[in-house]
Amino acid sequence: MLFLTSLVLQMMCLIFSASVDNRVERYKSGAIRDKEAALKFLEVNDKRAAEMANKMAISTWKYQSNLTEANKQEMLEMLQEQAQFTKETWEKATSFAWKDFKESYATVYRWFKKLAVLGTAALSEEKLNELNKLSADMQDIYAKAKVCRPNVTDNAKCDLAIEPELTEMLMNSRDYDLLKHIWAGWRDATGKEMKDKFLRYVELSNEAAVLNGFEDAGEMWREAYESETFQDEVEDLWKTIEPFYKQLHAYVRRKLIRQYPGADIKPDGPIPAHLLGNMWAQTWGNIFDVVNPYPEKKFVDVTDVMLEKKMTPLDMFKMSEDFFTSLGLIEMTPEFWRRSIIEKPTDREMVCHASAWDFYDQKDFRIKMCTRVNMEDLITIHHEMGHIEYFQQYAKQPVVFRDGANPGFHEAVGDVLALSVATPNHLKKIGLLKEVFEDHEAEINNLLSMALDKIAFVPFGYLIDVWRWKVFSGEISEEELNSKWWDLRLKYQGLCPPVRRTDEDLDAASKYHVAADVPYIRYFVSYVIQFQFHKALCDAAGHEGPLHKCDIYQNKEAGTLLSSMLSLGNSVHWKAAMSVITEGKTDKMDAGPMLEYFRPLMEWLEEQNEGETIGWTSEDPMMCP
Ligand code: KAF
Ligand code: ZN
Repeated sequence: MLFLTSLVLQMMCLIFSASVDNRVERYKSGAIRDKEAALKFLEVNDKRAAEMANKMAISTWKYQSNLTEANKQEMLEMLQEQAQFTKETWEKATSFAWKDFKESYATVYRWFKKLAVLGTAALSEEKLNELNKLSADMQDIYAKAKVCRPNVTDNAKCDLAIEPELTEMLMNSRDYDLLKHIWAGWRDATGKEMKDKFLRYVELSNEAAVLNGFEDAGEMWREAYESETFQDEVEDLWKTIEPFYKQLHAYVRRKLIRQYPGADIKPDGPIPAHLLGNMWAQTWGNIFDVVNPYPEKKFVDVTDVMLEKKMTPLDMFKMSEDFFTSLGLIEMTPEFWRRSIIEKPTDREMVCHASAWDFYDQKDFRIKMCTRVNMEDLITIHHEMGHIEYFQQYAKQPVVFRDGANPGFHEAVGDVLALSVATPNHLKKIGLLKEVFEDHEAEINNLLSMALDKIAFVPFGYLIDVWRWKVFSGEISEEELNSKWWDLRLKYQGLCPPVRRTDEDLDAASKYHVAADVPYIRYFVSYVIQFQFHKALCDAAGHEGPLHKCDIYQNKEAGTLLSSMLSLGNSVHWKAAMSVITEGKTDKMDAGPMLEYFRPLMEWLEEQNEGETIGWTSEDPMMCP
């Protein structure tokens, strides 16, 4: 019986390993027994890992889509079980002389290397549970936070949630004081409430990192980029984009001074953080009406057309799927359509922040999102569906490689497609834009609208983890968490808070990813490389003319190239994946294509800003001058 089982396993192993790495096949027929044992271990373990990941995703989904104590408890127990599995795997994996495979069997070596990392499972059971509970509690505070309507004494009027109410008010209101009220209210209800938990979370995360041989948790996070020089690389990228950001900042500041004449915004100072159409001032596209250079070239807001057409969230998801399949990519599964949650439930509390889920069984993939019918959410749907497409493309890889080439790659997929979707010609094609103007003024309008989202985001995408890395390393002390946060908000984004901040506040944790323990530099990386990917796919599609006019819709060559990179998952270093999509032209992150895309706008901004102060100064980062 034992013999039979082992024979079956060996046969399965043979079939499996052939699909994983052809080179493995060669040594499997050789005589070295422990290599065979190693492969058998990987194969058997992979099945168990998929089952474990499936159970984990099911219980996390159950909790996040219905935030009850019972569901939280169930998830915490599953997290313990998962840690147990990670430890068992680690013990078995490290009993092999796996480092011997480095030269001869690169994929097997990489596979073992990933199994030989304990992560937070290195903590004692008690401490791990404490850390998991802290993370869940912080996320809970964020997801359930409510802000009162202005001038109310009645608690029943304290019902404004981040999605949809506060997001929509930030987007649409131009009332300085109302915006200030909800801006401060959100920070009181979130960051301030979780300060103690956050401090302990930092301590425990660092403890886990040290047990894994890292200096601190920041270093452990950066490991995902497999580069000794990662921090220098991102700093260099920022330096390349910074001059452009400063031009945009100066132009927007001038328009805001005109929009809010009573607010005393300084022409050489920072911009008040609550006026940019977004709770964190991370993207500014929602105030396009305030900064519109050529209003007569009526940049028709597609949101109006979407509402006119009475589009539903489901219509928006189908529209996004159509773009993926038009490239020859994989469609969403029946399970996806059956199990995704695409509208905010009214009968329970849920984590509304959009997310995409892999259930590790080849068919169950889901999105959870509180969709509103507008252009911004149409773009977010493409972003989330990009994650699902990646899941499907690498679904045949072993579990350890079912991940992005690096986290920035995962974030970039949907955004790349959305760059095509947002071109006026494409919007016209799909009936969301009534007419397309072809002159220079219309081009500037369109590019500015894109820059308000893409360029404005860059310093924000950078500074969140610059702050967390310093917090984890201890360079920022407990007493100065918030003052250092505002130093960075001033330095990189040129923003100031409209209400006095203190070190009792913890404004960084008013952002979902800080509360939910999600690293953020991935989005900075994504914003840079998505333009590299866009350029590469446009080249493959034979696009001629400026990069910002390229639409890869229905182009199978572009789809094939994208798929060839996505299907690798994390089985190779991201540099190899970068080489695949750029067809050997580069294996580095490069801000060049992003700047190329926006070049006509950069020239225009420089003209517009003549005589203007570029940059900003402020004496007191904790309060607007
Ligand atoms: C992106 C695009 C436009 C604007 C802004 C951004 C940055 C960022 C933000 O601040 O809104 N975007 C998101 O957070 C989108 C959500 C997500 O797709 O990136 C989501 C975040 C998340 C949620 C829960 C747990 C972990 C991460 N990421 C995923 O669902 C995800 C990412 C990688 C693999 C699998 C799923
Ligand atoms: Zn994402």
